[in-house]
Amino acid sequence: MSWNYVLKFIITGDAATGKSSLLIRLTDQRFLSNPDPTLGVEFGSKLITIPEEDNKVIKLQCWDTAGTESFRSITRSYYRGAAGCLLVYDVTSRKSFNNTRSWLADVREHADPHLTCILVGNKVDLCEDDSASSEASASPPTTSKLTRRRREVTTEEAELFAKEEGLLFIEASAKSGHNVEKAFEQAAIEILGKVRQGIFDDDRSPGVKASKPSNTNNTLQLDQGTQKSSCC
Ligand SMILES: Nc1nc2c(ncn2[C@@H]2O[C@H](COP(=O)(O)OP(=O)(O)OP(=O)(O)O)[C@@H](O)[C@H]2O)c(=O)[nH]1
Ligand SMILES: [Mg+2]
Repeated sequence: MSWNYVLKFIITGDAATGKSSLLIRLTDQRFLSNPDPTLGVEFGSKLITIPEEDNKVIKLQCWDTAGTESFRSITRSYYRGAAGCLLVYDVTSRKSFNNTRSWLADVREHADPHLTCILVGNKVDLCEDDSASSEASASPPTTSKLTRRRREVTTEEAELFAKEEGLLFIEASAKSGHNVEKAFEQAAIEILGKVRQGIFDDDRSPGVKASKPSNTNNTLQLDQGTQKSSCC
């Protein structure tokens, strides 16, 4: 299948917040209750179509990084050149939310200054009072009493933090699938806006690549346009 743009993403945040689970949900539509912790980095790729962008097909290339402190220097090296970042915390863990400041500082120090970052509050399925968690859910509508946990970070607080820091914001659940693709989609829409404004381009931004020749009308037109502008 052909694509219009390849966008490089990183997924970062504390250990056990569900970074790998979000990626597995995106790429395989699966959820593992006991995944192995990430050692260093893992990679996943997925094509998504964005209706708000004339149904452009985007190839998401995602580097899922380990949240464990001992891997931090290795994972930082993957930040460079990324166009997008999912900064993940667990809505039932205040500590993981507090630590997003430090992850964000790291991202800002090592990644492209124009990178689009979306703050993702994961595991909303664990909060029984969260109406969003039952929406579009592949899991049973009510969370069992054994697994239910208290929300430690309100939507309003996270929203405010995101606004202050210039981040996009969404709450999601890798378990139910709620808002997982939407998180990547929202970030991709903002990145495409930056491409239009000339903030990201093929030459300067390794995290954004326009399509090469392909067999669809859409991408052929785009390629012809690109060729024309480069030779005239
Ligand atoms: N209930 C619930 N559990 C989740 C969700 N996402 C992840 N988990 C669980 O949280 C635990 C940690 O998930 P991982 O995806 O391995 O977390 P991670 O952020 O990749 O962790 P590191 O690789 O160590 O940095 C696992 O037991 C998952 O099953 C979610 O949306 N809801
Ligand atoms: Mg992981």
